[in-house]
Amino acid sequence: MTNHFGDIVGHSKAILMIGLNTAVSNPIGFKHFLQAKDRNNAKLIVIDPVFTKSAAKADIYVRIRSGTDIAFVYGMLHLIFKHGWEDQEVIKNQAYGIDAIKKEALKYTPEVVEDITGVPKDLLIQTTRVFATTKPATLAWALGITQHTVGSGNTRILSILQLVLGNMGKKGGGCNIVRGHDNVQGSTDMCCVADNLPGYYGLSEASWKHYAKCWGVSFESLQKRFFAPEWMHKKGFSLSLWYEGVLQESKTHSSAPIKGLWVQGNGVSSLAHNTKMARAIEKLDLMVIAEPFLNEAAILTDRPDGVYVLPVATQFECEGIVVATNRAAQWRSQVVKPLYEAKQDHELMFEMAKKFGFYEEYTKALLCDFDKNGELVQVRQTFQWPEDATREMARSIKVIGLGGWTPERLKAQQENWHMFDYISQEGYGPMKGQYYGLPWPAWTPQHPGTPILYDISTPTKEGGMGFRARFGEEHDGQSLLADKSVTIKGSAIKGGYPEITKANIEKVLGIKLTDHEKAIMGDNWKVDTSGLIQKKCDEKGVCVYGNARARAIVWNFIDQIPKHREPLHSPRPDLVQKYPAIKDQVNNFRVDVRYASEQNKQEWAKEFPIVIASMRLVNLSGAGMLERTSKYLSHITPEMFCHIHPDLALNHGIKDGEMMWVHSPEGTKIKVKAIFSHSVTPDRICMPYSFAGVLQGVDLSHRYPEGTKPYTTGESSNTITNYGFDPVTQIPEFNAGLCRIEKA
Ligand SMILES: Nc1nc2c(c(=O)[nH]1)N[C@H]1C(S)=C(S)[C@@H](COP(=O)(O)OP(=O)(O)OC[C@H]3O[C@@H](n4cnc5c(=O)[nH]c(N)nc54)[C@H](O)[C@@H]3O)O[C@H]1N2
Ligand SMILES: Nc1nc2c(c(=O)[nH]1)N[C@H]1C(S)=C(S)[C@@H](COP(=O)(O)OP(=O)(O)OC[C@H]3O[C@@H](n4cnc5c(=O)[nH]c(N)nc54)[C@H](O)[C@@H]3O)O[C@H]1N2
Ligand SMILES: [Mo]
Repeated sequence: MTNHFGDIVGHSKAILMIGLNTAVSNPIGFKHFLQAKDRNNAKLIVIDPVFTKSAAKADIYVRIRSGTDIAFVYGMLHLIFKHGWEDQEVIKNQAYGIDAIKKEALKYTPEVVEDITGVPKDLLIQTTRVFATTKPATLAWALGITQHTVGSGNTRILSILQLVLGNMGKKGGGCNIVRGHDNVQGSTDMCCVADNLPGYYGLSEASWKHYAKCWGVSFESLQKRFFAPEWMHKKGFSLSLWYEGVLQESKTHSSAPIKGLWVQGNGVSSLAHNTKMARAIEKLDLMVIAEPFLNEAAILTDRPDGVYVLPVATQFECEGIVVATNRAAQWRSQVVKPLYEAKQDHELMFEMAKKFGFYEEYTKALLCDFDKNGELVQVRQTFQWPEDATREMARSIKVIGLGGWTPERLKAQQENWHMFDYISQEGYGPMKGQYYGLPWPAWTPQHPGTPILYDISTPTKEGGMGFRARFGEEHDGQSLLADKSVTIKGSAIKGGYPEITKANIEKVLGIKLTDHEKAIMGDNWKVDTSGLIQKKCDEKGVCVYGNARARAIVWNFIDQIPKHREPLHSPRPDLVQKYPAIKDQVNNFRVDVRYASEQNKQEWAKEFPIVIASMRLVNLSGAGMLERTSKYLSHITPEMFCHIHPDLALNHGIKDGEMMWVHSPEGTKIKVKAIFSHSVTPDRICMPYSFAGVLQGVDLSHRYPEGTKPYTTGESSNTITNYGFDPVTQIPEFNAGLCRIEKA
């Protein structure tokens, strides 16, 4: 989130929800949207292929065809440029490449958009008028946007929409991506992914060297852990296609088949293609599941050996920080000591490190701190968990500015929860000068945190900043820095400037460094463990990451500007010709991934005419194992089901409450209960994915070890998720794809 829930309550006059159902997935968050309606008379617009509980509260509901959001937003931009509703100052002074967007938008007339998206043109016009002429307006999205083969394009076009309307960096505006489960923002920030080091450091040599320094180990020792040096700079297998590393049914680009799988905190049936995973699990030498519950990955196989389940403590038995959807940290205390033989997640990792003989290196930084020259030195004999881990993160992670997240400050905030303003998040009394949760960037232990990103009307030391200068100073002969008229409040530098490096600091800040300062300073602000760059910038009111233009053109992506492309399995073959998928990708996270060839393999819609959408249930979360072990939560949805329109059901002779088969183009199928619902139209069905324990009609109850079977089991909708992955993130296409149904 660029802004936060309190800000929406306080300031938003229009809220556009696209591809999320916060009423169910984040009811407390949704309460803030409803409060904005009450307090500010905010208009709530919901764009969703399904009439959701959020849609039921909307002033305007737009029923869109799945996977066509880019076309819809270009349609909005078409009208915005036509009527002059854009913010010309922002486009001229703080953006790069909007001309290319304008050109593309010209193609998306209301008629064209109606044909692609199924949204009547008058509704597009009404929606655009309300959203573009009401200021400030906020934009919220989640998985209906990201879970597509065009997921990253979707997120880009939405950010561009807010940029063009001048809603970025403003109270009540911004792009508010409502994050998922508990601490998902924290795990994102720690980059539990295959293509980044913690804190969004890439896989370059400079990043690895930074961490070698932060961890007090040599770069060479890290390099030696890889099969060959070059592998440390390559993306790993992604979570979505890990099984290809085992099965190698698609061409893979790795040194060997994967032999072991360590599952710690992922439900597995929450991933697409359960039957492939089941086959991969059979082939592994070893699978370890480290979990408070029995993870249903264990049920996907009946192999008698090579599967270990280790008991892990729940969050109530742990202590440390978690990060909320608005980048805010919260300290959490242990409620009870771990029960029985359960270990906390980190204890398990420590035990692993001991067995593999690198415990000393693994925990070394917990005993250390940077001295005043930025060198790592040992400062204590034993470490304290989790405080010293928090300190390690705070001093290492500069990219998102975690320098202010000291355990002392976060614990003091925990004790003073009542001393923060609900709307502005500002602290009172002992908390004065801090925002609640010190939302990142909180550059230093004195910094208050940043409640709203990219706000140039606030001094940097109070949480202000421009756009990041991440992509050089110019491209195609045009400056990528903000115009000279764009000065961050209180900055000694007028207009835009690049990110601060050792090479440019004297020139940009107009200062002279001493020889000693030059000797200890890191190459740039991201790796400067001496903290000098930060200090010098603070003295001048300058933001270390520069003051740049937001770029609408990403020259290193396949689609330099977002492009509408039909889902791989599209119900509109006629549109596939005009808006085809990208070329097949070679070595995308180590796997060859199909796009155009899958789309063109056959006219999928002939055999599979019905679109699939995913939904969440308020009583179950993720793969659902955790809640299905609760009798009371299970009782609310005692079995897996599918929402289906009565007309569609009638065509297939299916009655309300009867069982039906859903078949996928992958050749897989699930047997689920039909529940008549008017939330869907006859061309689409909607299903939750939080069940497991039944696979393609076969009950796997006998596979649960005694006493571990949850109160409810059922088919996972991910058994029939269609093939398809976003080329940048490799998120599966959970929210498009086709199926065929029949009476069971
Ligand atoms: N079809 C479809 N599939 C989807 C989605 C969709 O919309 N549609 N959404 C996707 C999204 S966004 C997500 S985030 C995933 C979520 O899916 P998962 O990542 O599978 O999330 P959960 O099922 O909530 O949690 C996984 C496991 O973690 C265990 N666990 C809980 N606390 C702890 C702990 O402290 N330590 C350890 N080690 N384990 C713990 C739980 O018991 C649970 O079994 O699903 C994805 N899959
Ligand atoms: N109770 C409960 N709460 C949860 C979770 C849970 O499992 N249970 N999961 C948590 C997690 S991990 C996450 S990531 C969040 C997810 O939060 P949300 O994204 O709000 O959850 P979903 O229900 O998946 O909502 C996605 C919506 O997008 C719509 N949609 C599908 N395709 C398209 C499309 O092409 N375009 C548009 N515009 N919309 C589309 C779907 O119909 C659906 O209503 O929820 C979190 N909160
Ligand atoms: Mo999620």
